[in-house]
Amino acid sequence: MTQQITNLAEYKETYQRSIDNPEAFWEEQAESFSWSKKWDKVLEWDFRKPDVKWFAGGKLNITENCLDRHLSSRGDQVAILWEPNDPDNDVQSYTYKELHAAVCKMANALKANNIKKGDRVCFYMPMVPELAIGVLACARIGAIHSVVFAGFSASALADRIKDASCNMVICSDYNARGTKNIPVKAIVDEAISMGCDSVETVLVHRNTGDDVVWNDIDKWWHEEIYDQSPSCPAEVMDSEDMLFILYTSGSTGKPKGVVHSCGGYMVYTCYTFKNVFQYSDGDIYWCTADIGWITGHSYIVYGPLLAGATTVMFEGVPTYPDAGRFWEVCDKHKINQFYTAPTAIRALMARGNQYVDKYDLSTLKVIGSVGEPINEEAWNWYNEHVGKFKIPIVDTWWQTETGGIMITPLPGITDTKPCYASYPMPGVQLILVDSEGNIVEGNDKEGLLCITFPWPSMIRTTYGDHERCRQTYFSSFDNMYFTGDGARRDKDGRYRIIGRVDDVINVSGHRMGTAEVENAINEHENVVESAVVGYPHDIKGQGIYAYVITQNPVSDEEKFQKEVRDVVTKVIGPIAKPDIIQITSGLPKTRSGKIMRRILRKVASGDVSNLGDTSTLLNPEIVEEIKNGAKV
Ligand code: 7RM
Repeated sequence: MTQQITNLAEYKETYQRSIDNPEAFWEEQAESFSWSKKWDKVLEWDFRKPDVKWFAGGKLNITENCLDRHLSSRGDQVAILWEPNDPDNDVQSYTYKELHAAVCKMANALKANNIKKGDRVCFYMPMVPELAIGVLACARIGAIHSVVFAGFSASALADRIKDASCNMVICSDYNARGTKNIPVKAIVDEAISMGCDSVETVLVHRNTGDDVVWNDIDKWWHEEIYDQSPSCPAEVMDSEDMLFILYTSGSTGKPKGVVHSCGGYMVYTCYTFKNVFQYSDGDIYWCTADIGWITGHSYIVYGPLLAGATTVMFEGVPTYPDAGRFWEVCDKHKINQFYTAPTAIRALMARGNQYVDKYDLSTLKVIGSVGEPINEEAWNWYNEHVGKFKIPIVDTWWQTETGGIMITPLPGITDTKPCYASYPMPGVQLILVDSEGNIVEGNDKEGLLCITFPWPSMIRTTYGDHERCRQTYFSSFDNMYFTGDGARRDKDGRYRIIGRVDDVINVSGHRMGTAEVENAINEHENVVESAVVGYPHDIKGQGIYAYVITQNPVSDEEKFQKEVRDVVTKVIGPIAKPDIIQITSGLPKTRSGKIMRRILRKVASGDVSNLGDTSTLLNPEIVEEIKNGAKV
């Protein structure tokens, strides 16, 4: 099996070995999986193109490794344990045998509906077991899944369907979230009507059973799988064949489809899952993320199933029926490893300790955090009220593009420190550079976080536009992957992630491009131009502050603000709604016409004391107006 590090000396030795000879290290890890043909070469790479191949020439199917491989040893063990939105409804569970059969049935249903290797299948679904089953069914037959978070709007969904020319969309009828019942199928219908011509079939999973409008291309999931055989040969995939596309935001207006491939992603997600969570047989592991994000792909579905774990999937929200739900579920299912986001921790912390203190959390061994920097107050609360000062917190730093956890403490093995993601995983070679690309040497220093050597689950391309991948990640600094994050290395070599240094904001752990939000705001008929920046927000980490120039004077500001928020909800989704909207007659611009966001960020954070040199602006007089109109 995949190596599991057990003590500090072993971490240090393993890390050193992984750096001295990465190929030998990863080859050793890869040996423990089922391959139908061994690789010819462990690694070929050129960051300048970029062109990276792991386990080149190797043949495998990731679902054989997630499912078939476990049948003889743990066929009757629970693979997926599903907790419904409504605590009074029944829990569902799938053993490895049952999951294998369900995935095969669905894989056969996909084939019967003309889905072949290389086709793209879009998922727009709530957190139900069928989402995991559908994703694995695609992987079974070599179809490429593209999961779109079900909180995105119809137009955002349509953009993603069109970008990947998806052949099929799979959705549910409705999404039960807290007290809401969201009409998922109706949103898909609206998206399809926006010119998604590549879609031949919409497959609908009956979830709540409420009425839906039915179209010619629609088919019911339960009818399509009904007669299908519970066995389906796994398509033989090349190690570098595409496994999935996942859209993520960058500093431009258009989200990009991050592409991951089969072999390297498999090896890395399994390795990191086992080590970061110190998973042992019989443990019950719960990650609260949504499968619509990379965390759900790597650490609800693939990593845990590859490791033969029991992985919990939760349909609901942390505050329903009340702010104790997470802890109630931990108690109910005797959770051993719990992995969530700082924004959830902060929101629950704000509701009061009575919600957490009444539950028995004594089964927990490791608690984790991901998605954004966790501030000291939230870290301390998590440590005290959830960990009871007894168990380690793993603050894990990684990205959609990295595919798996890159910087993290190893629980019980390396030390932990609030705000610090701490140490690189074996195989991860970090570097800090300054804005000119000079290497920042030594400790107790800050810089831009880059990675100098390939790791198995790294991004391979951006779907349909390889140049964009090169430009975004591999062109800022020669022969390095640039993360877009700034970081500090403390005196002992631990890393603290400070945050994005590009025009990306992180709202409740959701990555968003400021340009994307601006484009959406600009769709309002009275908006001429806008500029969006992040500002510190107690619960969300960052909030969205929008400066807006209007064509005509606004008489009813409250109405205008609502309209702007509605437009953004329609174009992207509610997660991108600006928290604060300030109307202004202009934006601070440099002589070359670039918005000076530094000034806007300072004003938005409530700090107008030292705005730096504004004399080089084209319109320095605007700064006074913006300061006076600040809404903080
Ligand atoms: C897994 C995920 C990636 C961005 C990344 C960072 C921020 C993520 C942490 C963090 C500080 C962390 N993928 N980020 N984890 N910042 N500490 N532990 O979140 O593609 O959606 O976002 O999130 O800025 O670049 S993501």
